[in-house]
Amino acid sequence: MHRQILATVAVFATALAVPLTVGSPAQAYGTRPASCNTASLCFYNFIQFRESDGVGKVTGSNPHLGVFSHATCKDGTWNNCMSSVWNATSRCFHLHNGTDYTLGYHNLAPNDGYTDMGAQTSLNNRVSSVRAGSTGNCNF
Ligand SMILES: [Ca+2]
Repeated sequence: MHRQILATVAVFATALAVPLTVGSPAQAYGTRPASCNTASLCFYNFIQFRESDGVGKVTGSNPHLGVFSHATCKDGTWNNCMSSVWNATSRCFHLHNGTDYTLGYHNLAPNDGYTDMGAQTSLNNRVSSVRAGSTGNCNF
């Protein structure tokens, strides 16, 4: 009888552990690249924080990445061109498919990144706007 109670307690403890796992921080991809040494959201036109003709950087929200020219991107701007990204700020960013913070988005917490947006998100070469929260909390 005593053994049976212990077994029941063990199962209950395992069940409790599941929500804690779900609530833990998202897996971080990569580490801060040397090219992102300021408090910016840094984005790259290739995976693994590689770029041609420069790193894209913003420090806050931007409703249309198309305002930033980038010659080697498909349409000559950062619109729909991001393939990897690092967040060196203290605020969470929402990376949106649409301009003006529309359509779907992925969260990107402070000190985290996506090294390969095609493998890790649905937004490779699709991010058109970025919205910063007021803190590192991504619920906004
Ligand atoms: Ca887009």
